[in-house]
Amino acid sequence: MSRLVVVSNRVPLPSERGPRAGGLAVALSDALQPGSLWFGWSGRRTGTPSTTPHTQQAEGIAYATIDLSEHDYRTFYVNFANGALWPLLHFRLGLLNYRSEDYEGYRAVNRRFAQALKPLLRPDDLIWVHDYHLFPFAEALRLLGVSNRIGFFLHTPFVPPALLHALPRAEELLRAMCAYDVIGFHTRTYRQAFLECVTDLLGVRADNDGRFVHRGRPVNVIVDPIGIDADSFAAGATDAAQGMEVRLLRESLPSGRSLAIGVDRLDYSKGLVNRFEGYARLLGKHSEHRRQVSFLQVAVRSREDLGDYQRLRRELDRIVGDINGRFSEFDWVPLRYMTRAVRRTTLAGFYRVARLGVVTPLRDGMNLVAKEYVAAQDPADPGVLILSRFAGAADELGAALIVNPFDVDEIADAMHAGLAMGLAERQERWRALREQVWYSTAARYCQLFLSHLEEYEAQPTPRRLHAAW
Ligand code: ADQ
Repeated sequence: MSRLVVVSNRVPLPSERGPRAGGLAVALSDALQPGSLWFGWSGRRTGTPSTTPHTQQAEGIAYATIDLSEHDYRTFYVNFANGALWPLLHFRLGLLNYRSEDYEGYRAVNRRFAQALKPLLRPDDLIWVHDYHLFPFAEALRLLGVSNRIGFFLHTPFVPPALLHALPRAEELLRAMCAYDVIGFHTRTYRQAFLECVTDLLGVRADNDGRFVHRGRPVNVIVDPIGIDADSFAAGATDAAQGMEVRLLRESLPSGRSLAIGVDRLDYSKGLVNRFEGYARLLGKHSEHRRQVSFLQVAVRSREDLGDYQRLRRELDRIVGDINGRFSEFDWVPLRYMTRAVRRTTLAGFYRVARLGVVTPLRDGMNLVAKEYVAAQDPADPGVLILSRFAGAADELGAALIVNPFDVDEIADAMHAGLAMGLAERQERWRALREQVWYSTAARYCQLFLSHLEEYEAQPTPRRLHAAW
């Protein structure tokens, strides 16, 4: 059997796992059998980074990481990946900041990653690369003569050609992506957008199965929605419901007061401003909910090196203050706002207490919080999921109350409907959601991707193509 090599920008080192331990590590746990290798950035910045990786082992899995210099960190990670690609891929052209030196830094770090990984590779390794930080990574490996099967999964949405054209060097990046053998997206819409870009910018047309040939190499473009380990998340929620934190949360909600919950990274794509305005609209329009509902928002800080994130945080602080100032009573605060991470198990218990799960991103690749909220519910008394139509999860979770997050009245109305919804409808909707969440799990996500990568016939990289790259 081939060995699996996972590559991602940030490696969740077992020695450093904090309260947010989860994300990709949980999603890939089924695929990461003993013997696998995980390669990427250590999260450290040093004066003189080396291309010889540091390695550590945990539960039979090897973790190999390299450090970045301060310059790499700024150009590759902060400025190009998170300051140009992230806003573009979330349809926010107004926030796209492109500088050619950042792009060069991004390419250089991808080359350095490739040089560091190459000596660790065996001929039949399957290499699975994750996310927008590493679009040109396979190309960099191919240039070093690596002919292994290399797959790529994008965790964000993909944009149609009209938007991609806004990114300088987009054609070059798109060509570089074609050095992957298998490329996966969460939804059909993202795959379609990618294929349209390939046609529009590179002049290559795919067949109905999403296969095309670029520079003599076949590329297979697939749809593979990510999921969670629903059984273990549900069990965690049941256990956490008996724990101290969840008991304290329940006690803070006197006499039948309902809880609404939001859980997100503090990111402009998550639609927090609109969500809070929607909530304020609910309290303004439907005064019967005052004192009867409390909103708990957990918004863990992220990417604080970028001005757009600092500005967002200040804006949210202001809005939260404004709403609480406007609506609070001496014994009721409408909006509880935390910018600290909460342990996954505790979060699971919080979801279970909440009558409303409010997931209203303006754009989101998938959004795992929506799936976690569903998995955590009590079948005898499930809550209601309010979900943005612009989250990838909306493709699968149509039984939620689907909203347009740009319309704060729609958010308010959905919250009103969710709070008023009777048990029978809540159960019926929840059963439909549950079926989906238990169908497209993390394990299925891994199996589907790896089966496509295994099926792919390794292509020799002809010498003349090296020159073209
Ligand atoms: P993220 O943008 O990070 O991920 P999301 O899928 O919602 O978004 O969350 C990932 C994980 O982080 C979830 O397990 C969640 O519980 C946890 N998390 C989020 N906020 C937290 C908080 N405040 N405290 C503690 N834990 C928190 C990217 C894409 C998504 C895509 C995922 C996976 O942007 O669209 O779903 O990758 O592909």
